[in-house]
Order: sequence, then C-alpha cells, then structure tokens
Amino acid sequence: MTDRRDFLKMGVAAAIAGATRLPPHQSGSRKMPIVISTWNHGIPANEAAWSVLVAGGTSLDAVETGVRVTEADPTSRTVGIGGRPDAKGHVTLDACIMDENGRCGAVAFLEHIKHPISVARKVMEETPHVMLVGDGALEFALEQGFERENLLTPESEEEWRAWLEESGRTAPPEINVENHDTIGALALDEHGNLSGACTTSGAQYKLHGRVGDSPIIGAGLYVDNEVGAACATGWGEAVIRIVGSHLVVELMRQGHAPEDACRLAVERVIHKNPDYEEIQVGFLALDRTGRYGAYAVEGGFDYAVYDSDGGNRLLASPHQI
Ligand code: SD4
Repeated sequence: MTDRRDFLKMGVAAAIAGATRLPPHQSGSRKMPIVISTWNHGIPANEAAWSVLVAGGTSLDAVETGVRVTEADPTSRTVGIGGRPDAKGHVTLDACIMDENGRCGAVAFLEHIKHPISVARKVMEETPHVMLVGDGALEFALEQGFERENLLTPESEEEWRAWLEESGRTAPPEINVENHDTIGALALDEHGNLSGACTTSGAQYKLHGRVGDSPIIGAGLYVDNEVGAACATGWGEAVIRIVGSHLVVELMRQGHAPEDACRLAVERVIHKNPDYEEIQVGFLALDRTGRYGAYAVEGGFDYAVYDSDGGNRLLASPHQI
C-alpha cells in the first residue's frame, strides 16, 4: 500500500520528471515581472512596457504603455496611425483592455483617434459600459480630450488606391499572414497581477463597418487573474466563432500549460473552419505564474518576450501547418 510519504515522494519525482520534460518557459516557479506581445512590433512595445514594470508599475499601465508605441508608429501598417484602411478608405480601429479585477473597456469601428487603447481604458474607467463604437466612441474620445487626427498616411492611401483599381472593390478582405499585425500584449507585474491589451486596424480593405475579434472581450483578449491571460491575432471571424482567448484561459484553468492551451484552441479553429489552410490565427498566453506560450495555424507567427532572465527577445510560435 502507498503510504503518505511514498505518495509525496512519487509526487516530487513526477514533478521533477514533468519539469525536465517541459521547455523552460513552460515550467519553473513564479516569474515576474514579465511582458509578452504579438509579432515583431512586440519588441519595442515590450521595451516600453518593461520600463513600467521594472519601476514597480502595474501590469495595466505596462500593457497600455507598450501597445501605444505600436499605435503611434506610422510604419506599423496594421495598428493605429498608418493602419491600412477599409474598402472605402476609412482607417477604423478596434481595441480593448482588461485588468486583474476583471474590469474591461473596448472601442470598435473608431476613426480619427491614434490611441484607441487609451480610449478603451477611459471607457473602462470613466463609464459604466464595456464597449463604445463608431461615432459614439469618437464623440466620447473627443470629450475626454483626445485629439482628432487623420490616420490615413500617404503610403496607406496609395496602396489602397492601387488595390481599388486592381480589385474593383470585389476582392475579399485580406489578412496579413506575415509579420506586422494586431498587437496584443499580456503582462504580469511584480505584485502578481495580470492585465492585457489588444489593438488593431483590423483586416485590410474590410467591408466598411466590419469589427473583428480584437475589441471583443473573450475573443481578442481575456484576463482572469486567478488563471492567466490570452490574446489572439489573425482572421478575427474565426477567433470570434470559438471565443478564442476565453477558451485559452479556460483551458489553462483546466491545467493546460499556456502553449498547450493555445494549441488546443488552434485545433478548435481548424476543426470549425474547413478552409483553415487559407487563414492564419495565432494565440498567445501567459499564466499567473509567468509561464507563457503561443501557437498558430500557420508558420510565420512570432512573439516578443521580456523578462529578467532573457531580456527582450523574439520567439517563433509553433504552428499546425
Ligand atoms: C482582425 N484579428 O481584425 C484582427 C486582425 C489581426 O493579424 O489580428 N491580424 O480580425
């Protein structure tokens, strides 16, 4: 019969075996602070977020500060100013933010404001609501003191006009499966609290009025301080259909490590989308102990990690096809 001491020994042995099997980011003890962000624009975003975290700041401030760097960069063509427009030439932005207390805010179909993530935070902090869209979101932003700007850069306009000519407006919206895309950032601060932010100009040349997964709590982003946080990038319609980020967090709640949870969510995307070879979806996850991971349908998805062990670095996500 197994007595308590044997049982404990077996437990320790199993833990050691488990730990040796898992790559470093999947095992180990509580690691914080840490910030992780999607794609290679995650590197400068992490840099800014890290400066907040090492100064003892909150994960909420860190993720907002981080993604604002990408929003303000006109060369980042899928986020904030310089983002590619919709089919009618409007740059319409989607963003959301969520903190360790389950508070959240979002804006969708927002025009003329360079920092939708900060408007989303204002929705969270200054209103009883979670999401504002379109003209109402713009009106609210202006009331809050945000500046009205033209977000369509000459480069984006030129490309859009070329697309118009070529496609005659009949081409389906395109999703970039390469680098540069939606930025999602997840952070765990030194107080052990998780927050996340997600911001995008969405699918390029989308139908006017289209909203993707990125501003939808549970789809583009989800945070549960007792478990972990997750965000998504890629074809938003496929992410919304499986409520992707919430699914990843719930899989972590069931005991799956972050990468494994992301892989299972990608398998769900594949199962539900017969055309999965045509689309890209990637998930990124961070749990409450600082373990992280990612998984994507297609190759090409990478993400940036910044912690005190390894500094700021770009890692390739594992993928299904
Ligand atoms: C959307 N998920 O609007 C966003 C776009 C994106 O990588 O993330 N592209 O569907």
